[in-house]
Amino acid sequence: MLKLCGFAASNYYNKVKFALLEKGVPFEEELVWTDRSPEMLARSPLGKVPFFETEHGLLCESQVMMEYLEAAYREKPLLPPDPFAAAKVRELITFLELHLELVARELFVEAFFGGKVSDEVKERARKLLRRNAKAFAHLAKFAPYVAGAQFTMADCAALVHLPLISSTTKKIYGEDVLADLPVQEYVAMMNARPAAQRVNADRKANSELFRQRFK
Ligand SMILES: N[C@@H](CCC(=O)N[C@@H](CS)C(=O)NCC(=O)O)C(=O)O
Repeated sequence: MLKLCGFAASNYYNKVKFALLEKGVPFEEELVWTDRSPEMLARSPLGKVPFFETEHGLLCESQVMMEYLEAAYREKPLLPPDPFAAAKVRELITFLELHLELVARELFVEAFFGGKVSDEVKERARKLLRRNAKAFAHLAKFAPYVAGAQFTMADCAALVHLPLISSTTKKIYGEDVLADLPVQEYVAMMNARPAAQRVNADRKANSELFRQRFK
């Protein structure tokens, strides 16, 4: 059976898990923490999660995993059939991850793990996040789903990344860079989905374990 490896406090892990649950694909989970041990690097080349263990072999990078799910399990598609509409969904995910999540990620060490980020990094990230949030607002629809009228894989990404970006920037700057977007209403709507409820419950339980590892 398809195995999702990683830990449920991870937003990228949860993006893939949300898609698996929404699509109704049978899967099991293996709790894997990130490290740079030879054993881990043999399974995930950068020691990152999530990754899949499939009957064909290992697969990492969450968006590649999402695309594999779409191609291998055609029931309940999370991309529209029209090629341009599907590309717009992918555009939103790339934009969100490359220009918002990855920039905010530089601040996680101070926002969540008791570390320190230099003022220079913070200022650079703030400028980028403000600019990129405006651009994301231009692309995102929230009508009611993030890419338009249909639930798509962009929602799997948005539900896990948007609240994290908001809480990170609130902690670091006292300012939510996504304040102009209807993130709260969107998250409330998404949280009515059974798949989102399972992802959230598992995330909360795993976050406690995660915190204990950092003590
Ligand atoms: N581009 C990767 C990002 C995955 C990622 O950053 N995962 C984090 C957990 S949320 C991780 O493994 N961090 C540990 C590390 O970077 O060493 C993906 O989409 O799968």
